[in-house]
Amino acid sequence: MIPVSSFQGKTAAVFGLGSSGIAAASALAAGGASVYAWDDREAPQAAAREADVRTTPWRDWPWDNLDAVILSPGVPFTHPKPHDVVLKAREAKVEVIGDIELFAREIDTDAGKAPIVAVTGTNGKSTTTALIGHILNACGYAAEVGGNIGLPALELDPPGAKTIYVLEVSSYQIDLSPGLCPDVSVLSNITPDHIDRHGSLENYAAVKARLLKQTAAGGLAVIGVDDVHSAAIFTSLAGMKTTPVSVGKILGRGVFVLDGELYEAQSGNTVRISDLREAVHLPGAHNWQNIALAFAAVRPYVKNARAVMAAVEDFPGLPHRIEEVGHIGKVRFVNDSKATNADAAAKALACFDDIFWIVGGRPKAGGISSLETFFPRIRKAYLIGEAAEAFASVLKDKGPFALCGTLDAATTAAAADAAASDAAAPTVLLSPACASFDQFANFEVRGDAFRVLTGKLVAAALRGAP
Ligand code: UMA
Repeated sequence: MIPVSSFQGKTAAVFGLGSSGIAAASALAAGGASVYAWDDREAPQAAAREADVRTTPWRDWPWDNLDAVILSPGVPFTHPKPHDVVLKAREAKVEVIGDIELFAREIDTDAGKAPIVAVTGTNGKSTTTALIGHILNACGYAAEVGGNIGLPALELDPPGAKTIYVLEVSSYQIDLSPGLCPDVSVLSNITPDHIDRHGSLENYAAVKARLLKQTAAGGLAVIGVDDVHSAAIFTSLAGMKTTPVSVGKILGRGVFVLDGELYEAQSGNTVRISDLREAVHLPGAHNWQNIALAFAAVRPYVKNARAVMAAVEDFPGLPHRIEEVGHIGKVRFVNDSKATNADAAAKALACFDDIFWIVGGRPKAGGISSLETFFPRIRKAYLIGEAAEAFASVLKDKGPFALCGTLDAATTAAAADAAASDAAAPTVLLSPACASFDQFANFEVRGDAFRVLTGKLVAAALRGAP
């Protein structure tokens, strides 16, 4: 834990007692602040009390004496409308910030305590964050990886001589972190997301841009320039030290990927770095972007490009994201449970031929219609959950499918069909393009269930082997 000393002797209140709220309350108390805390739901209040955090309804907080309200990222700040606690804070003229802001004030980059690399963007930010951490660790640093990726920033270890903090930051967190000035900021891409929370795509892009503009003096901004919003942000950063990154475009300066080959261009000199098809745990063009971003982000710390690429090649990948979880003979099983919408599923469908596709759950707006271009790669679809009937009507006349109901039935059927097929290297792919909440607690539980089912099939195949 990183104790928050900037509020020593002051009074702070934490609203929202999920993982980041409890971490903030504990770190504030450890730093010597007087702490008030509340959550609208009873279960998080109870969890906070278990963690020795005293709870007080927010209306009873000492508003005249509060120095700050620490708001959890999931609590509405501006849209669709600010939570009442935010309105009360404004009325009482109390600043509203997030846990990452507390972290930033503590790890003051100007004071040289430890560098901060902050990664944002719509897609790929978790993989890029984890990959940057992996490369830095492999190259002699002690990377501390946290933020939106899962571990709250204040739960990371305090800085040591070799520490580099690598944070994934969501737009929600940027909104609440005006003092986060990363040494390296990374923007992967911007496509429509979280519009309900930010009011419009323009507002969402503006929040992302803010992180890059906050890059510390002398720091580096790394930007994927393949979509119009990110490209506009890149242009707006003229005068700052930047590295543009592209997959598909040749750049005169920056890092780019062409036909699976990674290149670095600087001072009029373009150097071929490596063949990204060798990074077997990071398949697909979207992962080439993640690798190129990570490569550019670690350059201020690691001069040896070969060492960087050696680390990339042994990166194990992240669970639930195009994660290979087993093999039976020629059949590969891939867990992509994190794909909770069609855009994300498209990334996985683009990686394989001869797909036996397990899809469904609680559908999102638009369903799977946008995935039609991938249907020729799909040998058969296995439909599960609430979306099954609706997806069946999309797939009708376009390819074989089966209504399976559960993940269990779908996995068993897909495995048998893939094994019996004439495909040389078939893939049973769980890439649901749906939320999991109709049948599972979250996408991780769904992915773990698939992993267990695959394991049982593998064990049964081994027992049956001569
Ligand atoms: N709450 C209220 N009133 C409200 C809304 C929420 O009291 O009106 C309370 C909830 O009851 C709950 C708490 O606030 O107890 C929820 O807090 P939170 O959702 O902010 O969750 P944390 O557990 O603190 O997790 C947060 C991030 N969550 C969000 O941004 C929504 C986690 O990102 C992050 O991993 C964690 O901090 C550690 O830094 C998750 C996420 O879904 C993975 N992020 C979004 C995304 O990636 O798309 C942005």
